[in-house]
Amino acid sequence: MKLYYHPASTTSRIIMMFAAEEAIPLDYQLVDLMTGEHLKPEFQAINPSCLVPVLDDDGFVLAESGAIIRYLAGMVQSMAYPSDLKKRARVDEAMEWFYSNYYKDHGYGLVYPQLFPHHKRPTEEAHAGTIAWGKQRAQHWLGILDKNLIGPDRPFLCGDTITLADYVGAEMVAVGELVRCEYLNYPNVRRWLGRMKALPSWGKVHEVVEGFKASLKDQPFVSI
Ligand SMILES: N[C@@H](CCC(=O)N[C@@H](CS)C(=O)NCC(=O)O)C(=O)O
Repeated sequence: MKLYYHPASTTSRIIMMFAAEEAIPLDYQLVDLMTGEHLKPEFQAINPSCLVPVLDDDGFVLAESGAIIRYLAGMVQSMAYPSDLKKRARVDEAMEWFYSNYYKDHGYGLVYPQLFPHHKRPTEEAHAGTIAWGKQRAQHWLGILDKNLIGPDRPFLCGDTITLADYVGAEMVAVGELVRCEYLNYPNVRRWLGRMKALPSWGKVHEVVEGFKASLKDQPFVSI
């Protein structure tokens, strides 16, 4: 199975972490987002949306990290995606919460506009307004994540054991560290993220993005 990916891509790292922790062998095929390789016709033929990750399982081509992680989990019958209908629905609920609510405001509102030129808004005022809005909305979601989705006692999002929702959520929260988010007002989020960072594969999967973070250390950022 081939995975088209980039190590600095949040959604690619969701799959990289899950595959590493579950020992799922993948043939990693780098798509260089930095040089625009994903915009070339060759990759557009693989994913018309020109986004990574994409899985190719012997000609079965699947985009969208949420679909890919569920497909891989099904393949290995992972405990991280329980077969019990209600338990699985809880995992899906948390995953959808991250994809539909959290990521659009935190990732696309606060983090990416501060990092990537193609996320820059057409005027300074519109740009600053986007980031201020993203920050405010992300704080709203972080409050819910801290108090309701995790809370003071729960080790993982859906209870005592890791699920697909933790892999998805941890990357979406950790990407804020690129703009120096520390989440000091969200102790349960910090504890949970610390637990995810302690997974054996975290260091290796995050090597490249840690280098990117180090290169940004002197830039001023709006953070949480
Ligand atoms: N909904 C997609 C989003 C994928 C996505 O946003 N990928 C980013 C990297 S994290 C990308 O390929 N960006 C290329 C670009 O912005 O031009 C998923 O979950 O897989």
